[in-house]
Amino acid sequence: MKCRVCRGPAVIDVRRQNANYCVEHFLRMCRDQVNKAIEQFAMLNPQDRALVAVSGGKDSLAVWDLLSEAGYEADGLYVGLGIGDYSDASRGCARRFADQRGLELIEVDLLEDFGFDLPSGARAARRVPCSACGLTKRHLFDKAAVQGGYDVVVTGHNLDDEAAVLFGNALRWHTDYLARQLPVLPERDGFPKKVKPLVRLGERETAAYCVLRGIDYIVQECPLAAGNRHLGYKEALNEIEATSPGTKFDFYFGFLARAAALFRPIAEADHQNLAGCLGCGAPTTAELCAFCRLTERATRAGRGAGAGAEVDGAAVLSAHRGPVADGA
Ligand code: Q46
Ligand code: ZN
Ligand code: ZN
Repeated sequence: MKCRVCRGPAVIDVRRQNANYCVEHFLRMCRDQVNKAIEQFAMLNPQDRALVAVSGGKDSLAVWDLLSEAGYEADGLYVGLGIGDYSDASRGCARRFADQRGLELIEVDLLEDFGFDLPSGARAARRVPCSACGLTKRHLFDKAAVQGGYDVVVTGHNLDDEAAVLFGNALRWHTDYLARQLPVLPERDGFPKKVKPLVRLGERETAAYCVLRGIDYIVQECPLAAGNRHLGYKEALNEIEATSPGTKFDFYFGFLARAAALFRPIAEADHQNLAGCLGCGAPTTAELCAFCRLTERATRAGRGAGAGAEVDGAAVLSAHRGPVADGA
């Protein structure tokens, strides 16, 4: 197996490109793909202050590394969800990464700062954990970005993630989600700009990037992910990709080029009914945003069960009043 660029010994094959790479040229390919995504979709300007949503996993640490190496001013934001050992280990990876490189890591802790952890909050709100988790992270990333004066929120979604989400949304024709499934969402109505610079890289490549760069990331899967539909969609696409390399790329980039614009009017209509959340000020279509409703239910349930008895739901809401944003 020879490197496509230098003909030296290759360490990895990238089947959708029909190419093999040595270490140096694989890392260069990853950087090139990220730069290409940034340019193609106007994700970042050189002077932008970026806030990277860091989970301690391969994708978020890879994108933080790639942006920092490319000279962008990029701070990290870690949200402690209180998912037992998994959260402890992922926080450790995020902290070590930041410490070793002298990067700024902002931390928010759901239990300490809002009075509940994700598993109990999801139970109390009768939500699937990943749904409560998604809305919580979106809310807290948006809020930190707006309050910290960042120009853009960066997430580590890769090609496999985006293709799987697109697959799931198309299977059920969730046109409202399809309208927002873009590699860049512009800043508007109190929401910060959001970008996904890894959309041109697959998750096997982001894992290899971390290994070759010596980045210690959390390999363990979140224990709440089991049974999550998203994983099933990924597996289904992996099977197709195995016999037809490049399918995921064509599916996702074909959607962006030929179909995404058709759903734009739906996203526009969603924005017309936004007003400030009565609890925290975040833009929302309801009186209370989804995160404030979750906090209210979770802390009410916690008080009833004796846990978190010192937390008052109303106090939590008013303590977090301010110009924040929620993706829900
Ligand atoms: S952390 Fe949260 Fe993931 Fe765990 S609960 Fe689901 S969404 S699986 S990226
Ligand atoms: Zn080479
Ligand atoms: Zn709110």
